[in-house]
Amino acid sequence: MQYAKLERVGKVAILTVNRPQALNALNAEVLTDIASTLDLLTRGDRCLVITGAGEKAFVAGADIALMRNQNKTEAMTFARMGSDLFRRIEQLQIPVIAAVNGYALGGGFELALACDIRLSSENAVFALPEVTLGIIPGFGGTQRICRTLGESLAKELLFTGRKMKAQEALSCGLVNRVFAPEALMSGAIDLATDIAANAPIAIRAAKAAANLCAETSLETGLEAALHLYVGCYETQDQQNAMSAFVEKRKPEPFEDR
Ligand code: DAK
Repeated sequence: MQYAKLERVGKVAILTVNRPQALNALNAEVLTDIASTLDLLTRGDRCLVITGAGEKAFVAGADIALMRNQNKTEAMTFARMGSDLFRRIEQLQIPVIAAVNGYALGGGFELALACDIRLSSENAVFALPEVTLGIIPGFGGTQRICRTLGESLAKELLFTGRKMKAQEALSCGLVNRVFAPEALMSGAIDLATDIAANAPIAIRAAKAAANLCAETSLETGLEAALHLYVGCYETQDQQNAMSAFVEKRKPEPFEDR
């Protein structure tokens, strides 16, 4: 795959968007390669980290040179392609951490918003500059940013296209932690490794339950969460871990059973 690569550190998979000469801008080939890379994930991959190649950018947006000449039909095809991919990332059964290593603009910000957790380097810059280009975010970012940041700040970013630096992103809860550039990937891998050590059935249920929070009514979410909770019972991992606690010993490693 030319535009995306997959590496593994233990049970952590790392997907790097790999078009550094264009600051990892997203065109159809890049989106296709990201999708094909997701196809390579296996049951042994317990957490995914997404980052961008090079030192300047996570993803500097959708490819403006490509979009410039699109008609409405082509714009719909491209927007659908990116939207479906980002929805797939959001709905992956394993947690996804965005390690934002520089510019996360337009479609790059939208990609980060489709991830479960965002970490960034000190040089990260977030913006949705689409309105300065005569369009709006096309990959679902208008919906996710309001859910992530609340309507008022989200609308300010959507309407102005202004750039938000890492410290502001930290203070408004867009990112969980900010690292020196050289420490970002090890920080992301450490967090992913901590997550990967937990019971996979419970992690899947926790992600599904947490995602319901943005997607359904409280009543429906509470009911669905009950079933996700019960689904963790009578599993080997639940029984082993609870027995280990009661018997004051370390649990066996979780086996996803
Ligand atoms: N698209 C295409 N090429 C890009 C790019 C982009 N978004 N961003 C950077 N590049 C390319 C540059 O053209 C340059 O290529 P060469 O000239 O070397 O061939 C190379 O990357 C390096 O960039 P710069 O030379 O500009 O580097 P600087 O350090 O000077 O500046 C920058 C970095 C990130 C500030 C600057 O490159 C920049 O402003 N880039 C554009 C950022 C941007 O506006 N991004 C948002 C794009 S809009 C939809 C689907 C999707 C979307 C909307 C609708 N539908 C189909 C409905 C999403 C829209 C967007 O993402």
